[in-house]
Amino acid sequence: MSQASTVSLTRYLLEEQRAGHINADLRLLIEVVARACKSISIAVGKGALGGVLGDAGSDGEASINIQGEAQKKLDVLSNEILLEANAWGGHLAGLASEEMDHSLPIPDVHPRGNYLLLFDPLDGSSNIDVNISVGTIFSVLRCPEGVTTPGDEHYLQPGTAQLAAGYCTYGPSTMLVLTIGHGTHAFTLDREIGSFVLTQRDMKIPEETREFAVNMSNQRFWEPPMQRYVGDLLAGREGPRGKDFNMRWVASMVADVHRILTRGGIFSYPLDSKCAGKGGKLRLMYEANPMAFLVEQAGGAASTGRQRMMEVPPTGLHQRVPVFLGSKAEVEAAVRYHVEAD
Ligand code: P6P
Repeated sequence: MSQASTVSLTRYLLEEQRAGHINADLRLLIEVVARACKSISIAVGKGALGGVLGDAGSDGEASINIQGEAQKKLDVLSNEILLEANAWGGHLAGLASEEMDHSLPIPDVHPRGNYLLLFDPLDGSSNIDVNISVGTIFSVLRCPEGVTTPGDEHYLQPGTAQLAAGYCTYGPSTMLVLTIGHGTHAFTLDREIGSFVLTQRDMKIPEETREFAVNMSNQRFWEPPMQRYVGDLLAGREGPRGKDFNMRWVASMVADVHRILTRGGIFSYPLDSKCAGKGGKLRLMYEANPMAFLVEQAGGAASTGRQRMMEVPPTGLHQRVPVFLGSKAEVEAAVRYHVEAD
């Protein structure tokens, strides 16, 4: 790709600012997040050579986060990279992370901005030690007017309030996929010049699909409508759906969603009796909502199985929800199984 024809992330964001789609502060915030993702990509890419694989914690004691999950060293390192990059960035009023119990207002010794940044610093980290793609997921909200020291309650805004959302997938290549509400676009990290370069403008998810992504080992724990829905997928062309389906499950949401944004499909992490008491497995504020924004901007759909994901009224920073997202017609089909059963 010739240098002259390439559109860098910086150029794309400047063009969006000139089009009036974002202001300079939001543009610069996204640049800070992208730079942090480049640092994370370098750390992840070193693998065993970086001395950061394996579980965090010391003296044989695992470090457990608020999710009750063992933290990987790279979870902690990725979180620190994002905190450090944004602490002095000057565009945030506060930030919230999957790895931190509570949100963090930007200390008043640093310049502050009008935005709230939420992120899962390294999603899918259980895959790191087996060299499978992982990623960073982020979401940007506006800090409520007049709030200079935001608390957890100020982050509890529905997905429709997001100003920007994206993920960075650390796979064979490092890709940043971003929406600011004007389409979903993919940028590939050119390691030789250290810039993200636009490689897929205006991604579009095919409306129909023959591919589903779910952890089938949970089948016996699903609600009856989910059992029926997946049973009909597995029945193939002889069944009520009248076509055969393929299945993929990476167990890294970023990798599964990236495949769906690229070639279609439906991703689901439904309620199951193992986590029903918690509302689901995946987190609304920094997993489901940013992915829902990206997917909807690419012509897809995102639902809890009973409600549009981005209209779920948040009740907690680490709230969990059931997730169905991807090809619009297939998500609508899955929702029908649930709504008709209620
Ligand atoms: P399971 C990773 O831990 C994660 O949060 C998502 O990235 C992924 O889709 C899901 O959990 C995988 O869950 O139960 O299949 O390991």
